[in-house]
Amino acid sequence: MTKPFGLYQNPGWGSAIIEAQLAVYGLPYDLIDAGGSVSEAAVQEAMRGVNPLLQVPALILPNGAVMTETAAMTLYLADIAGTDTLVPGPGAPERAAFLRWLIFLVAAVYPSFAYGDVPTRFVPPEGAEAFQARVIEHRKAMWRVMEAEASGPYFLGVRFSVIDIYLAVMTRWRPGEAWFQTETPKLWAAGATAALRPGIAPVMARNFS
Ligand SMILES: N[C@@H](CCC(=O)N[C@@H](CS)C(=O)NCC(=O)O)C(=O)O
Repeated sequence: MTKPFGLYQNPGWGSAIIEAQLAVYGLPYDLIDAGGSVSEAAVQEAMRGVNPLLQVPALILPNGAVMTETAAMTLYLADIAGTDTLVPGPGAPERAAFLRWLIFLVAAVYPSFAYGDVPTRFVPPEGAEAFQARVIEHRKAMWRVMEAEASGPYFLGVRFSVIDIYLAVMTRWRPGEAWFQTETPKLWAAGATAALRPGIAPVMARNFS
Protein backbone atom coordinates (compact mmCIF):
# COMPACT_ATOMS: atom_id res chain seq x y z
CA MET A 1 0.00 0.00 0.00
CA THR A 2 1.27 3.53 -0.84
CA LYS A 3 2.36 5.49 2.22
CA PRO A 4 0.22 8.58 2.70
CA PHE A 5 1.36 12.19 2.59
CA GLY A 6 1.18 13.97 5.95
CA LEU A 7 -0.22 17.50 5.84
CA TYR A 8 0.41 19.84 8.77
CA GLN A 9 -2.74 21.91 8.71
CA ASN A 10 -5.12 24.20 10.50
CA PRO A 11 -8.70 24.51 9.24
CA GLY A 12 -9.07 27.60 7.06
CA TRP A 13 -5.32 28.20 6.73
CA GLY A 14 -3.23 27.90 3.57
CA SER A 15 -3.04 24.16 4.13
CA ALA A 16 -6.55 24.02 2.61
CA ILE A 17 -4.93 24.85 -0.76
CA ILE A 18 -2.83 21.70 -0.54
CA GLU A 19 -5.53 19.56 1.01
CA ALA A 20 -7.77 20.39 -1.96
CA GLN A 21 -5.07 19.34 -4.41
CA LEU A 22 -4.42 16.04 -2.63
CA ALA A 23 -8.17 15.39 -2.70
CA VAL A 24 -8.55 16.26 -6.40
CA TYR A 25 -5.64 13.99 -7.31
CA GLY A 26 -6.92 11.18 -5.10
CA LEU A 27 -3.56 10.92 -3.36
CA PRO A 28 -3.67 9.36 0.13
CA TYR A 29 -3.00 11.79 2.97
CA ASP A 30 -3.25 12.18 6.72
CA LEU A 31 -4.05 15.52 8.34
CA ILE A 32 -1.74 16.55 11.17
CA ASP A 33 -3.05 19.15 13.61
CA ALA A 34 -0.78 22.23 13.65
CA GLY A 35 -2.30 23.75 16.77
CA GLY A 36 -4.04 26.71 15.11
CA SER A 37 -7.22 26.36 17.09
CA VAL A 38 -5.24 26.69 20.32
CA SER A 39 -2.77 29.58 20.06
CA GLU A 40 0.11 31.09 18.09
CA ALA A 41 2.47 29.41 20.58
CA ALA A 42 0.82 26.03 19.90
CA VAL A 43 1.38 26.50 16.16
CA GLN A 44 5.03 27.37 16.72
CA GLU A 45 5.42 24.31 18.92
CA ALA A 46 3.78 22.04 16.32
CA MET A 47 5.91 23.40 13.47
CA ARG A 48 9.24 23.49 15.31
CA GLY A 49 11.62 21.06 13.64
CA VAL A 50 9.29 20.80 10.64
CA ASN A 51 9.33 24.25 9.03
CA PRO A 52 12.13 26.67 10.01
CA LEU A 53 9.68 29.57 9.49
CA LEU A 54 7.16 27.80 11.78
CA GLN A 55 4.54 28.26 9.08
CA VAL A 56 1.67 26.10 7.91
CA PRO A 57 1.39 24.14 5.68
CA ALA A 58 4.19 21.63 5.66
CA LEU A 59 3.93 18.42 3.72
CA ILE A 60 5.58 15.18 4.76
CA LEU A 61 6.26 13.16 1.64
CA PRO A 62 5.76 9.38 1.62
CA ASN A 63 9.57 8.97 1.85
CA GLY A 64 9.64 11.08 5.03
CA ALA A 65 11.11 14.24 3.48
CA VAL A 66 9.61 17.58 4.48
CA MET A 67 8.36 20.05 1.91
CA THR A 68 7.33 23.62 2.69
CA GLU A 69 5.99 26.36 0.39
CA THR A 70 2.62 25.86 -1.27
CA ALA A 71 3.85 26.70 -4.78
CA ALA A 72 6.58 24.05 -4.54
CA MET A 73 4.05 21.52 -3.27
CA THR A 74 1.66 22.49 -6.07
CA LEU A 75 4.20 21.85 -8.83
CA TYR A 76 5.50 18.69 -7.15
CA LEU A 77 2.06 17.15 -6.60
CA ALA A 78 1.19 17.77 -10.26
CA ASP A 79 4.34 15.82 -11.18
CA ILE A 80 3.45 12.99 -8.82
CA ALA A 81 -0.15 12.86 -9.98
CA GLY A 82 1.00 12.80 -13.61
CA THR A 83 -1.88 14.95 -14.80
CA ASP A 84 -2.38 18.54 -15.90
CA THR A 85 -5.77 18.80 -14.17
CA LEU A 86 -4.61 21.65 -11.93
CA VAL A 87 -1.31 22.78 -13.44
CA PRO A 88 -1.19 23.61 -17.18
CA GLY A 89 1.68 21.60 -18.68
CA PRO A 90 4.77 22.95 -20.47
CA GLY A 91 3.04 23.02 -23.87
CA ALA A 92 -0.21 24.59 -22.68
CA PRO A 93 -1.06 28.11 -23.92
CA GLU A 94 -1.92 29.12 -20.34
CA ARG A 95 1.42 27.94 -18.93
CA ALA A 96 3.20 31.31 -18.83
CA ALA A 97 0.27 33.14 -17.25
CA PHE A 98 -0.21 30.27 -14.83
CA LEU A 99 3.39 30.44 -13.60
CA ARG A 100 3.32 34.22 -13.40
CA TRP A 101 0.23 34.38 -11.21
CA LEU A 102 1.09 31.36 -9.10
CA ILE A 103 4.34 33.05 -8.13
CA PHE A 104 2.60 36.42 -7.71
CA LEU A 105 0.23 34.78 -5.22
CA VAL A 106 2.97 33.24 -3.11
CA ALA A 107 5.71 35.85 -3.47
CA ALA A 108 3.66 39.05 -3.37
CA VAL A 109 0.23 38.45 -1.84
CA TYR A 110 0.84 35.62 0.63
CA PRO A 111 3.70 37.31 2.56
CA SER A 112 1.41 40.24 3.31
CA PHE A 113 -0.37 37.93 5.77
CA ALA A 114 2.88 37.23 7.59
CA TYR A 115 3.31 41.01 7.96
CA GLY A 116 -0.29 41.93 8.67
CA ASP A 117 -1.36 39.06 10.92
CA VAL A 118 1.29 39.63 13.58
CA PRO A 119 2.51 43.19 12.93
CA THR A 120 4.46 43.42 16.20
CA ARG A 121 6.93 40.96 14.72
CA PHE A 122 7.98 43.76 12.37
CA VAL A 123 7.20 47.07 14.05
CA PRO A 124 6.98 48.29 17.66
CA PRO A 125 3.56 47.92 19.33
CA GLU A 126 2.75 51.63 19.04
CA GLY A 127 3.05 51.45 15.25
CA ALA A 128 1.34 48.09 14.81
CA GLU A 129 -2.18 49.23 14.03
CA ALA A 130 -1.13 51.74 11.36
CA PHE A 131 1.31 49.23 9.86
CA GLN A 132 -1.38 46.57 9.69
CA ALA A 133 -3.78 49.00 7.99
CA ARG A 134 -1.15 49.83 5.37
CA VAL A 135 -0.40 46.18 4.73
CA ILE A 136 -4.07 45.49 4.13
CA GLU A 137 -4.31 48.46 1.74
CA HIS A 138 -1.30 47.18 -0.16
CA ARG A 139 -2.85 43.73 -0.29
CA LYS A 140 -6.03 45.21 -1.75
CA ALA A 141 -3.94 46.88 -4.44
CA MET A 142 -2.35 43.53 -5.30
CA TRP A 143 -5.75 41.87 -5.54
CA ARG A 144 -6.84 44.65 -7.88
CA VAL A 145 -3.83 43.93 -10.08
CA MET A 146 -4.98 40.33 -10.34
CA GLU A 147 -8.59 41.34 -10.94
CA ALA A 148 -7.50 43.37 -13.95
CA GLU A 149 -5.82 40.24 -15.38
CA ALA A 150 -8.65 37.83 -14.60
CA SER A 151 -10.69 36.25 -17.37
CA GLY A 152 -13.73 34.16 -16.59
CA PRO A 153 -15.24 31.90 -15.51
CA TYR A 154 -11.87 30.94 -14.00
CA PHE A 155 -8.84 33.15 -13.50
CA LEU A 156 -7.15 31.84 -16.66
CA GLY A 157 -10.43 31.71 -18.61
CA VAL A 158 -12.19 28.44 -19.34
CA ARG A 159 -9.09 26.63 -18.10
CA PHE A 160 -9.57 25.74 -14.42
CA SER A 161 -6.30 25.61 -12.48
CA VAL A 162 -4.86 25.66 -9.00
CA ILE A 163 -4.89 29.48 -9.14
CA ASP A 164 -8.64 29.15 -8.62
CA ILE A 165 -8.06 26.97 -5.55
CA TYR A 166 -5.78 29.65 -4.09
CA LEU A 167 -8.58 32.15 -4.78
CA ALA A 168 -11.23 29.92 -3.21
CA VAL A 169 -9.21 29.88 0.01
CA MET A 170 -7.65 33.36 0.04
CA THR A 171 -10.90 35.20 -0.71
CA ARG A 172 -12.07 33.91 2.69
CA TRP A 173 -9.27 35.88 4.35
CA ARG A 174 -8.91 39.60 5.08
CA PRO A 175 -10.07 42.01 3.66
CA GLY A 176 -12.98 39.54 3.71
CA GLU A 177 -15.55 37.96 1.43
CA ALA A 178 -17.75 41.07 1.16
CA TRP A 179 -14.79 43.12 -0.09
CA PHE A 180 -13.92 40.56 -2.77
CA GLN A 181 -17.52 40.28 -3.92
CA THR A 182 -17.73 44.03 -4.46
CA GLU A 183 -14.21 45.04 -5.43
CA THR A 184 -12.81 42.02 -7.26
CA PRO A 185 -15.88 40.15 -8.54
CA LYS A 186 -13.96 38.10 -11.11
CA LEU A 187 -11.55 36.76 -8.49
CA TRP A 188 -14.43 36.09 -6.16
CA ALA A 189 -16.40 34.23 -8.85
CA ALA A 190 -13.41 32.13 -9.90
CA GLY A 191 -12.81 31.07 -6.30
CA ALA A 192 -16.49 30.46 -5.60
CA THR A 193 -16.87 28.32 -8.72
CA ALA A 194 -13.75 26.34 -7.88
CA ALA A 195 -15.04 25.77 -4.36
CA LEU A 196 -18.05 23.89 -5.77
CA ARG A 197 -16.03 21.44 -7.83
CA PRO A 198 -15.92 17.73 -6.96
CA GLY A 199 -13.06 16.96 -4.59
CA ILE A 200 -12.76 20.60 -3.56
CA ALA A 201 -16.24 21.14 -2.08
CA PRO A 202 -15.76 18.69 0.83
CA VAL A 203 -12.36 20.23 1.62
CA MET A 204 -13.86 23.73 1.65
CA ALA A 205 -16.67 22.53 3.90
CA ARG A 206 -14.22 20.97 6.35
CA ASN A 207 -12.04 24.08 6.41
CA PHE A 208 -14.61 26.85 6.47
CA SER A 209 -17.75 25.54 8.19
N1 LIG B 1 5.11 31.03 1.52
C1 LIG B 1 4.37 30.16 2.39
C2 LIG B 1 3.45 30.98 3.29
C3 LIG B 1 2.81 30.17 4.39
C4 LIG B 1 2.11 31.04 5.42
O1 LIG B 1 2.27 32.26 5.46
N2 LIG B 1 1.28 30.40 6.25
C5 LIG B 1 0.55 31.08 7.29
C6 LIG B 1 -0.80 30.47 7.52
S1 LIG B 1 -1.93 30.57 6.17
C7 LIG B 1 1.28 30.92 8.60
O2 LIG B 1 1.70 29.83 8.93
N3 LIG B 1 1.38 32.00 9.36
C8 LIG B 1 1.97 31.98 10.66
C9 LIG B 1 3.27 32.72 10.70
O3 LIG B 1 3.69 33.30 9.68
O4 LIG B 1 3.85 32.70 11.77
C10 LIG B 1 3.61 29.14 1.56
O5 LIG B 1 3.26 29.42 0.39
O6 LIG B 1 3.39 28.00 2.03
